[in-house]
Amino acid sequence: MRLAKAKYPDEKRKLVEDALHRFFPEKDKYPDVIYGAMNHSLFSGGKRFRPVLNLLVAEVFDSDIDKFLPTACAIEYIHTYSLIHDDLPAIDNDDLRRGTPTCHVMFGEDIAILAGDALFAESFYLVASTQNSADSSRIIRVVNELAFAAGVRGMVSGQVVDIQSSRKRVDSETLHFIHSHKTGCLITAAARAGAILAGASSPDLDKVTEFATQLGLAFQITDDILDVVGETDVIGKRIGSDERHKKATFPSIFGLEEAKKKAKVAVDDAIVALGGLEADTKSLIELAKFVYERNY
Ligand code: GRG
Repeated sequence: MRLAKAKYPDEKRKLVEDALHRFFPEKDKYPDVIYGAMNHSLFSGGKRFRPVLNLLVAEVFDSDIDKFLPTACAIEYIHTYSLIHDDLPAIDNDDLRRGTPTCHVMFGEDIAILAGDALFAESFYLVASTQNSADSSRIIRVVNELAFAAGVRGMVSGQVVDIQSSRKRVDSETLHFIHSHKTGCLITAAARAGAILAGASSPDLDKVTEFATQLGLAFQITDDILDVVGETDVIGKRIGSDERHKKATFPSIFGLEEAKKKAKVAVDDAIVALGGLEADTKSLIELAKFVYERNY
């Protein structure tokens, strides 16, 4: 008997999509070109995985999640900023993202750099100016989480080691550092921010952290796998980019089959971590299964 495929929470994705439009800076106040570049990268698709995760975690502790949308959208701003910079000629030099030409291809490198910078700053502006439905100590903790994950303590260092490891043989410890920092930190921050805003207890926050750490690892392993076996039309970016750049990835170090097994172990571990929560975690279990099964 074939088990049903995990369903992506499209209703949460729609909630995020609509809120991104609502919170986006007003068109007439800024130079057309920067508005156009930010708009292009933010609204050309994307699963909205990190804000969806943020909302699903928040919902475990507080059913009224609309009030957390500014933070969810801020996380998507940070993610989109990292994609714009990751695609730049100086980094991965990719020309296709989310099924459309990358920001620098459309608007030039100078404007793409600035669009990334603008989205990054805008993310903190959005939290500080609009996330006013939670108590201020929780909001400061959220700012701490996001800044930690996006900067040198997280994503930036992961990207640095990723660049340095290109064309080199790396051990699994280094590969783990790259994945957990480049991708894992923001995914973990998204989950933790949801739990913090919704008032989770400290022991529950620890369980959410373990869940998200394993989920983030699985997410990057499946990203590596899709770069080998995915379809450009479906994933919206060119496959084979890691091979072209001789990147250290799970398939390049362990082979495709072993990489798939490692993704499954990480997803199973993520689900086990949820077992300690005395709440309904079905939606998070479904999301974890989606991460393993995804083809986009
Ligand atoms: C920009 C903070 C910052 C630092 C510069 C460029 C960079 C350092 C870091 C890049 C981090 C990065 C792009 C990691 C890859 C993460 C990843 C798996 C991206 C794909 O995410 P999906 O599948 O994409 O969620 P969509 O398009 O669905 O949003």
